[in-house]
Amino acid sequence: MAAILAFMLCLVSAEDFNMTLEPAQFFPRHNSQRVKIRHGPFTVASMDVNNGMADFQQENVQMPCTDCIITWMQAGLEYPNGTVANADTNLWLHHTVFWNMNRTSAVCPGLDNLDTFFASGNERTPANICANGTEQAGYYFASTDTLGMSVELMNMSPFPQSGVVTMTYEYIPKPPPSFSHVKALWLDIAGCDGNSDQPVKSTTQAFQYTSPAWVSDISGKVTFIAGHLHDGGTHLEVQRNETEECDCVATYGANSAYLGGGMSMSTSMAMGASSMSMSASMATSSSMDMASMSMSGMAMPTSSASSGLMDNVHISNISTCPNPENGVVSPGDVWKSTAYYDPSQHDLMLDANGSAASLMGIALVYVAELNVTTTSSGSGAASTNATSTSGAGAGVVLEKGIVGVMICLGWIVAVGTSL
Ligand SMILES: [Cu+2]
Repeated sequence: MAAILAFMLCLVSAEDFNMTLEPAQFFPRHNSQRVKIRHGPFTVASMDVNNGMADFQQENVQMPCTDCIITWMQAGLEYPNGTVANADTNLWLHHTVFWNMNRTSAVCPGLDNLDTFFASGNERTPANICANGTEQAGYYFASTDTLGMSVELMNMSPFPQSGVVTMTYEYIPKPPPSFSHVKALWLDIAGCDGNSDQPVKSTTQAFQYTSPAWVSDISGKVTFIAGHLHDGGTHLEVQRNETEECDCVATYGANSAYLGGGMSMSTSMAMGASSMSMSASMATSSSMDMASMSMSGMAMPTSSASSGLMDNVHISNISTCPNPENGVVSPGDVWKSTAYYDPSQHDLMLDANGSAASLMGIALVYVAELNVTTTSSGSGAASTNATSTSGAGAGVVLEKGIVGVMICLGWIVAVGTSL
């Protein structure tokens, strides 16, 4: 009896810890699957180290499947115990970016520019490529593709914190030819130089940045457009041939997870006090910065500075354009994006020394290529069935499962012999 119980417990523990199944939302007729993959944990030092920011990069990132088409995906941030991390818990998903190591960027061609097919800030906008199931389109993962990812986390706590980046993918295994592949167009105010951060132009007045124009060399249908801004941003406009294709509008503090976690008088005073109390001789420049920050806090001419709080209401949502009207891409089209910021309306994010942190403005435009349809990547494809256990990610599950069962069998033998 004990052995049976132990075996049942083992089956549970043998489940993959990094990937869980969730209910699929679109295309059930095509055996759609939804999985959530956990990356990390990534540990960030306390906020007085590098403004609480830490960057991580990984290659050969776990994939949900291969020979499959991703119709929808969304990033998130959790603690290792599975609870959500956000501004209200002082741990932000500043941003995460995923790229395909096997393809180059459509907008910034060149061997050094890999195909960044997904990015997310703390607003965690889903890439709704299939436009809620109205477009048979998605980003194709071939059996030969490998992924890389980078993540920047921000810890606004005086203590180190660890976060787990989650990626939820909905996909169609072995998609039928009716599904089109999408290209991801990355329209960045910073252009193609690889660093999206831009310096703040003003801490008091509205300003804007426009990306370099991209002249299309492809034909296709736009299925989805999303934008990314930092706090202080009001909207990001995507233009095709000087005509607005999508206006991605930022909403602030729509739920309590997006309140708090900014620089405040109390945070900075506490930080200064804690580093002072550790040791007088350890009063480093960071504790001095904290002290000066609390002073600058009093002097900041922002709307909330008078309350002693700065940037405590954050972007919680940026509107998107699924299946935009007139959404076509033709060779010769000129595309660009413009990011609008207004610090008089919304506080800018601050570095630990009280200065305004750098800004971003990125649009991701997913274009279903015309006359290009999904084909199976050959008999060598990893996917041999049409369930969630297809693909490379499932290989990991399977391996872990086998290891788990083997460990468990050993344990059962041990339990059995000791009884
Ligand atoms: Cu960003």
